[in-house]
Amino acid sequence: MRELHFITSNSGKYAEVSSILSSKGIPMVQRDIGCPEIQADTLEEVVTFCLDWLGSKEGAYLIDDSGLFIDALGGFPGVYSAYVFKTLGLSGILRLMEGVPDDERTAYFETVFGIGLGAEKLVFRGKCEGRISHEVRGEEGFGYDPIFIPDAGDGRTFGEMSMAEKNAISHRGKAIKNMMENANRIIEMLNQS
Ligand code: ITT
Repeated sequence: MRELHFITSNSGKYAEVSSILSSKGIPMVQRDIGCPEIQADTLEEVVTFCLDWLGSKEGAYLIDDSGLFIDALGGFPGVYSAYVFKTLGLSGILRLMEGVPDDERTAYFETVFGIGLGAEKLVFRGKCEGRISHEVRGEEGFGYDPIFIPDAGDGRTFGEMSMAEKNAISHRGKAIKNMMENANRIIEMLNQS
């Protein structure tokens, strides 16, 4: 069976995904080759563009584009989450949210996974609703985890949860669940000669 090359520079993401896929017998390796950037309104557009670009290369690829969408900020940082994380950071987001009352701090994380082999593509989605905390809490996970309190949890941020606890309710966990419901299609793809 071919290996699935997970294109990501983010080791936290790789750890979350590979822990589940490898348990289903899907072999994975991390590759940090960076898709060309595009201006897009949705995560789907970014993923599809990247899969098209990878389609001309040898091998089977998995990509994940994720974002945090904060209602009080009109969906910001959304598709710009990676850039905003590196520039404003968690403290910058909390500053923008200063004075926003609890019931208006709603937000969601979304993940879109794409798997591609040549022109063949599979896309899976997952969403996790929650709210933005008033302070940075916890050292687990990565990215925006320490300021996101999932509705399906017990009041802790993702940054205060173990990887298994986060995976059980997270956007990426749900997208992986969708993907695993289609594991046979993926394995068929990877077995193609
Ligand atoms: P790659 O594109 O190389 O995979 P990235 O870290 O840039 O890595 P994304 O573009 O998908 O990943 O993520 C956009 C931003 O959202 C980035 O700053 C991530 O740290 C953050 N992010 C993604 N998934 C997250 C999660 O599950 N919990 C917290 N933050 C997350």
